[in-house]
Amino acid sequence: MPYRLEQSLLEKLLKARHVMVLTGAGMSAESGIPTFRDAQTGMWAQYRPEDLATPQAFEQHPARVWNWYEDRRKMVRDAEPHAGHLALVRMAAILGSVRIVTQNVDGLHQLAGSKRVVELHGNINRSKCSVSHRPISREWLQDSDEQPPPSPYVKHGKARPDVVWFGEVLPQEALDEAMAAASHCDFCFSVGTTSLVQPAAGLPLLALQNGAALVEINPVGTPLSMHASQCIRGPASGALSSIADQLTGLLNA
Ligand code: BV8
Repeated sequence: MPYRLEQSLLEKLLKARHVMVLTGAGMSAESGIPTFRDAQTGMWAQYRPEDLATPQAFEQHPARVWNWYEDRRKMVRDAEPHAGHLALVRMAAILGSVRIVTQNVDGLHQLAGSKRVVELHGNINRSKCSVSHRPISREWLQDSDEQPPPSPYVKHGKARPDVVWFGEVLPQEALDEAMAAASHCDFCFSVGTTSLVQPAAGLPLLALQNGAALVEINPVGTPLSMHASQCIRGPASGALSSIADQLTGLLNA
């Protein structure tokens, strides 16, 4: 197992009462979903995601933003959870309580069987009214050939993805749950994130302030790395699978 958790941290993990796992786009990379900062391809190569994932972009170019999400939805529909997602399900069965807080909008943790997943940035598979923020059904969307479809609720309203754009506040309930998880955990993993996007990036630091052990899983370093008890420089699938195997081994020892 190339990506081993240090023995002292493994024992601490097994004894942990509450574990928080913050995941970012790198967690979905091995399911075939490009990360947020991967170079975009095709017609999207000319745009930066940060410039498309904003209310201003949707206001000025609704069809462009809508179609960018439609293309990403197709990728998500074809994506399957990988061994790392499944390892988190295995770990949750072994450990006291594991709370996954994800920045991702693809729903892969839930598809893998993880429970009580906190979606900080919404979910690309859901749509809502751009004015009232009320949910819009897939049936309504399919019945319209406009891009984006009109809102069923408000005149001049449009359908938009139910995700949090840059400059938008996060869903209060999700943020409260994430802050509570970070404040009460005694072990925190940060997996597959550049640790740049706020307020998500602050959650592992909050966990540290409460005395939690912090382990980062990322092939490359991030601003969080210097604060981590251990940095596992590897992919989410291999590292999380190794850790789940180590836990199982320790349990059966
Ligand atoms: C807000 C949904 C209040 C849309 C996304 C301080 C406090 C508060 C706000 C700010 C602040 N400073 C700046 C801000 C504003 C802004 C922000 O953080 N800007 C950044 C760029 C500096 N934050 C906001 O606007 C947030 N709103 O705080 O509201 C407010 C309001 C107005 C003004 C002020 C405050 C809202 C942020 C949410 C934006 N929406 N997603 C969509 O998906 O289309 S964020 C987007 O970036 C994705 O969710 C993504 O998950 C997220 C973070 O990126 P990463 O997950 O880190 O992904 P990335 O591609 O960057 O990196 C991938 C990583 O994986 C890399 O490290 C790579 O090495 C690694 N990797 C690759 N392969 C693997 C791997 N790791 C493991 N295994 C592998 N195989």
